[in-house]
This record gives sequence, C-alpha cells and structure tokens, in this order.
Amino acid sequence: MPVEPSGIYVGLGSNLGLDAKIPRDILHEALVLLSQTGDSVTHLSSFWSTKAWPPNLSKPDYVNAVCRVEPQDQDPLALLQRCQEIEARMNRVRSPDDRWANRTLDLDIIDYNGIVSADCSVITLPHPRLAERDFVLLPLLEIAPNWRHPVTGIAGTDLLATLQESENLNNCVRLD
Ligand code: PH2
Ligand code: MG
Ligand code: MG
Repeated sequence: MPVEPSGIYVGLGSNLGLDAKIPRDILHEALVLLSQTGDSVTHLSSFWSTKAWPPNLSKPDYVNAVCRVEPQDQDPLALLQRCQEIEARMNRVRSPDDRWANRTLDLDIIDYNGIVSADCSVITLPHPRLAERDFVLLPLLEIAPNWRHPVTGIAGTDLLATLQESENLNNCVRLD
C-alpha cells in the first residue's frame, strides 16, 4: 500500500536523572537541544509517566513523549546521528550487553516520512517495536491522530485498541 509522507516523529524517553535533573527536565532539555542544532520541533505530545518495559525487570518508571520535527536535511542517518549526540550530551551510557538498561535519554526515530528500511544495524524504519508500545502510540496519536503504520497501513488508533485489549500495557499516565 503506498504511504503518504506522514511526517518525521522522534520518541523521547528517560528513566534516570542526571545531576539535579529529573527525567522530565532531561526531555525538555533534549527538545531545546534538537531545536538549537537545527531540527525544528513543530509538535510535542504530553509527557507520560510509564512503567518500564519489560515489566519483569523492575526498572524505574520512564517519562515518554513524542515530537514531530522538520529536520535541517532529508537524511534519516544524519538525524539519528544528531539524536545520538544529544543523548551523549545527557550522559547516555550505552550498554551493549543490557538491552533494557536504564537511560538518562533515549531518542528514537519512530517514523521518517513513512520510509520502510531494511532491517540493518544502523537504523530500522519505522521503529520495529512501535506497534507493541503504548508508551509510543499514545503520545504519537496525540500529535498525529490519523497516523498509520507505514508497513501495514493499519491506523495507529487500531494498533492502540488492539494493545489495550491485551494485557500488554505500561500504565501510561499523562503528566501535563
Ligand atoms: N524504552 C526502552 C525499554 N523500555 N519502557 C518504557 N516504559 N518506556 C521506554 O521508553 C522504554 C521502555 C528501551 O528503549
Ligand atoms: Mg528506545
Ligand atoms: Mg534508542
């Protein structure tokens, strides 16, 4: 199914503080840094408090949000690199052996104009676990209510409804 360019969406997450900053402060700062480095943030969801996934590891709760950006170029890898630089400025420590490690800041490209990339080590578009994550779908649908999954064409609202019928939720609570 051909997909209309749907916009460029970045998911933000944090479940660790940094110095005096709590996760909410870190997300705010990340948004400022994104804009300052030339990617304008045109839409921003609410901030959501969410239980860490997977649930069995008892990690601290996350704060999650999604923003829409108009990037300074049309290059997903360049945007990813800028996101990773912002993560590094927030002392993000990468733990290759622990996929679910706590993190001060996680910036994930959720959807880049509907591009569907091959699964590769650098970036997979759209985000491969998007449809299973209410902490992505809820904020995404706040700013893009008609969003559809670029691969399946299924409406985000339907994906969320399916998730809500399952037990697989992260107790998302809107913070704003
Ligand atoms: N990110 C993860 C792992 N688990 N859980 C929640 N609630 N929110 C996240 O952003 C998140 C997670 C790895 O990127
Ligand atoms: Mg992530
Ligand atoms: Mg990430």
